[in-house]
Amino acid sequence: MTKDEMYMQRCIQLAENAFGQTYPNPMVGSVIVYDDEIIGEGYHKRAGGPHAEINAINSVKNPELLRESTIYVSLEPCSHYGKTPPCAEKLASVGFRKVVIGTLDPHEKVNGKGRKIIEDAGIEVVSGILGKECQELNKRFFTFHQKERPYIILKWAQSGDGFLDKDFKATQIGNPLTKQFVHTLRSREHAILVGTNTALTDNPSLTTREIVGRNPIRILIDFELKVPGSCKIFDNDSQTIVFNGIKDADEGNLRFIKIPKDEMPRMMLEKLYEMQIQSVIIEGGRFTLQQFIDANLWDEANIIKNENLKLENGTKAPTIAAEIVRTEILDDNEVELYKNSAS
Ligand code: AOF
Ligand code: ZN
Repeated sequence: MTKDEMYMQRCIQLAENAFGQTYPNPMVGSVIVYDDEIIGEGYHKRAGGPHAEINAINSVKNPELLRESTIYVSLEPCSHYGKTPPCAEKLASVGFRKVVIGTLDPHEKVNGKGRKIIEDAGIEVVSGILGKECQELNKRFFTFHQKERPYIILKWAQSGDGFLDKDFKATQIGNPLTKQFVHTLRSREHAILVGTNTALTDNPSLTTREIVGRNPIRILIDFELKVPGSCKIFDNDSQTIVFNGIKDADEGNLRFIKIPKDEMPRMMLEKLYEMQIQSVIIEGGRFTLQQFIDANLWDEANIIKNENLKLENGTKAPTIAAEIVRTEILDDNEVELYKNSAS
């Protein structure tokens, strides 16, 4: 690892302190280095609050050193007036010796303009240091702005012989480690989605009750409005959106949005984009998961497998064409993580 990469790694680590707190903004971290020593650090804590670079600048005890320092920031300094003034102008006026950027900001108002402001002020700018890692840090924010849809995560559990079914869920997700894992996955995403059959047969509450964490917005696809109001998904504990073929209605925590069935899933994703939903985890069932796989509209898949469990019949689990990037062992279950580089 080079020194630049090492300081950028620290920026990423700082940024992650605010996981889940910055929406709709990205997580950003910044460090200021003078003579090979970190003299200031900061990160973006919440939308509306100061950006990472400003917090880093304000943390420096001796501001006279700034002109001779290098500032590292995991995302390109902004060039626009949002809730706060542009960081790129601030960096230019301080007059750093050098600015090191992790990755450009995909936000249409920034995207290279921040870097240009700093370069035009005669300051050396280096960008793309740990660029991939900096994008991964904000994968939801990047996908949302670049693809104009939420980041899509698929999740399902399957037996050793490749079946998905109700019995399997009852036996498998019963493993406490897997249950916690699933709730952690849910708490990290903005929304969670299931189809009609899953809502009817499993009656899930789709909350994160096993861990301390935020409940995602619940999304149900139910074209004929078959799922009764007595189901847990309608318990009013968190917000629920029902995509359906019958009505548009706004009932406080419950919203119905009518879309044509043959426009799925594309039009639903357009609506989620309009609603500024940056990520969604899709938890089944087979038909719903397959719809997103067939349309190549997914970014990662978490597949929980139990090799010892054989079901011999039931619903065949979906298959995806992608490489495993990570395997995690959770007692008798294995979680395989896949990433879709071709979406
Ligand atoms: C930075 N540093 O720490 C962050 C940035 O409404 P505002 O003023 O907070 O601006 C939000 C936008 O600024 C956000 O969409 C993203 O493009 C950028 N976020 N930029 O220079 C930061 N959080
Ligand atoms: Zn900024």
